[in-house]
Amino acid sequence: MTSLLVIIVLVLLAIALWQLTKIFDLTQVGSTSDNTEIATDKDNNIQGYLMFGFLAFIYIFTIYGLIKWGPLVLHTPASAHGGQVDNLMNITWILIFIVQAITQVLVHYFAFKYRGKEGQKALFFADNNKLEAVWSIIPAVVLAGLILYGLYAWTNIMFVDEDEDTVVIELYAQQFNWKARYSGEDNVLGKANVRYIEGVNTVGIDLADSYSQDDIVVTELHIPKGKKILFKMRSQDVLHSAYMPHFRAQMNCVPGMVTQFAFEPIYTTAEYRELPFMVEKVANINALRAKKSEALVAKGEPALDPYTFDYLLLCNKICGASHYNMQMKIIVDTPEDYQAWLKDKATVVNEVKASLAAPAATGDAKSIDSSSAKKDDVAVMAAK
Ligand SMILES: [Cu+2]
Repeated sequence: MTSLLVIIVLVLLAIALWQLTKIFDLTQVGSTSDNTEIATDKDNNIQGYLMFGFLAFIYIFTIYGLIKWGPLVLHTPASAHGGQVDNLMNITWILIFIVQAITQVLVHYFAFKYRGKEGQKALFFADNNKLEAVWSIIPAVVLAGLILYGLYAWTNIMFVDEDEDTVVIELYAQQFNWKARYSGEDNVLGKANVRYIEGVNTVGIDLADSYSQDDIVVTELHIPKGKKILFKMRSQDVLHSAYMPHFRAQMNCVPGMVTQFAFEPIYTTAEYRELPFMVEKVANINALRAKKSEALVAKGEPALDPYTFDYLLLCNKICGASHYNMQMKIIVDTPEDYQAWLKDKATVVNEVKASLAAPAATGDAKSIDSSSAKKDDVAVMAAK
C-alpha cells in the first residue's frame, strides 16, 4: 500500500514538473534567446567535450574500483583445479581490459573529432569489406581461442576417472538448508527418493537398499585434504546451486535428478587460516567489528564476536525468502582427523531404529510409528 502511494506521488510530481517546463517555454515566446531545437556549434562543442568527460569518468571509476574493492577478491584457491579456473578468469579479465581500453578511447575520441559543425555535411559511407573483415575476424579468432581454452579447462575439471579412489558425498539441498550424506564403508550411496522422507530419515534414504545401511547424514561438511571428493547433488524442492567459492566449485541441484562435481581440497581449514592474505583479511574484518562493537557497547548492547575464517557451502540460486542464509560450514581436515570425526557418527538406519524403539522420545516418532511401510523397511534391514 505504501509503495503504491509512493508511486502515485512520484507520477504526480513528474506530471507537475512536465507542466512547469511547458509554462516556462510559454514565458520564453517572443524573447530574443535562441530557442530553436537545432544544435549550434556551441552545443556541439559542449557535447564533444562532455564525451571526454565521460571517458575520464569511466577510467577514474575503474581505477577507483580496482583499488577499493580489488582486495576483496577470493585470492588463493583451496582446490587442486582452482588455479585453472582463476587462470581462465584472469585471461578473460585482461582481454576485456585491453579491448575496452582501446575501444572506449576510440569511441569517445571520434565522437569528439567528428562533432557537428555549422554547414558541414556527413559523408555517406556505404561499406568497406576490408574493415568489416578485420573487425569480424579478430574478435572471432580471439573468442574461439577463449572458448576452446574454456572447454578444455571445463572437461579437465569435470572429468572423474571411474577407477580413481574418491570419497563419495551427497549434498542434499532443500529450502533453506544443506545436508551432507556420507556413503560409509562401501563408498556407495544407497538409493534415495523424496517419497521416503519421514521422521529422522530427512533426505529420503531407501532403508531397504543394501548400500544405504552405512549411510550417514550430517549438517556440517567435513572433507579430507589431498583426496578427490565426488559430490553428488540432489534437491528436495526447487532449483538450488551448491557453491563453494574457495574451492572454485559450483553445480546446480535439480529436483528429480542427480548432478555431480568433484574436487580435491589442498589446504586444511587450519592451514588456509594461516595464509598471509587470510590473516590480513581476518584482521581487517576484526578491526571493523571492534569499531562496531564500541558503538554497540556504548548503546548498552552486547559486543560482536570476533570473526574466524571457515570455508562455506552457499546456495547460489535465488530459491526463496531465506535463500541468503542457506549455507553449511565446510571443514577440511587432515585425513586422520577426518577419519576420527567420521568414526563415531551414527548411521541413518541406526537413527531410524533408535527413533522407532523410543517413540515417545522424539517429536517425529508418531508419524514414523503410523507408517507400516517404514516398519517393513526396518524389518528388511533387520533381516540383513
Ligand atoms: Cu537455495
